[in-house]
Amino acid sequence: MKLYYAIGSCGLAPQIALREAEQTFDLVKVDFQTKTTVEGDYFKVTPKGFVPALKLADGDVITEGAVVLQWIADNNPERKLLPAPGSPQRYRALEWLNYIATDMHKGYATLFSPFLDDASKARFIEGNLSTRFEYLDGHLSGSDYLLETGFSVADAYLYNVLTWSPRVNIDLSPYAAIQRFMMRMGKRPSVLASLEAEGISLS
Ligand SMILES: N[C@@H](CCC(=O)N[C@@H](CS)C(=O)NCC(=O)O)C(=O)O
Repeated sequence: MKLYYAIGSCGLAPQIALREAEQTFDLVKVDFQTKTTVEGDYFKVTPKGFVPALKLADGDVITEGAVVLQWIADNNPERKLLPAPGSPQRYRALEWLNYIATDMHKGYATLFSPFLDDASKARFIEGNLSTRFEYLDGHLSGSDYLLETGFSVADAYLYNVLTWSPRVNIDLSPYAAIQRFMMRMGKRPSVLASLEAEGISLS
């Protein structure tokens, strides 16, 4: 199994999930500028050219971070990385995965855009993302993880996105529960190993 990633990207969450699942995998780094890897043309792995992509032992490739996370959870059910398919809690988990993929991940993606100026980005943080932070902070003030059932791959995805905050001038210091969540996640061995594998230091 191979996980295609780029340093500091949204490939971190599936890497954390694979480690939580104790899956054996190889990391393959993608160069965004050239869309190549050590294997060659990345578009041959996925015509979208985006990470993450998970290549399975049979050669099948799964893309879209929120779906890759579900694949990892569903193929390692004993690790309980998501509630069982069809259960009421599963739909809570899917709500979170979708919320993080759309409101959070793509919200942050806007801030990495070279087509917007700094003033527009600051207004977007204040007018758009701040309401998301308030919602998340309120939710996390009552629980250690997003789901009441405990750690899930949704937490890995949320952590992944929130680590980008300093890079896009988002100040999370007003959000105490979010900060506690980040500290809690930052202590998980799967997270520490994933950051080390990417050569990232967040302190
Ligand atoms: N819809 C995709 C989006 C993934 C995505 O935005 N990946 C970014 C990195 S976080 C990427 O590969 N960017 C490539 C580029 O900008 O050239 C998903 O949810 O997995």
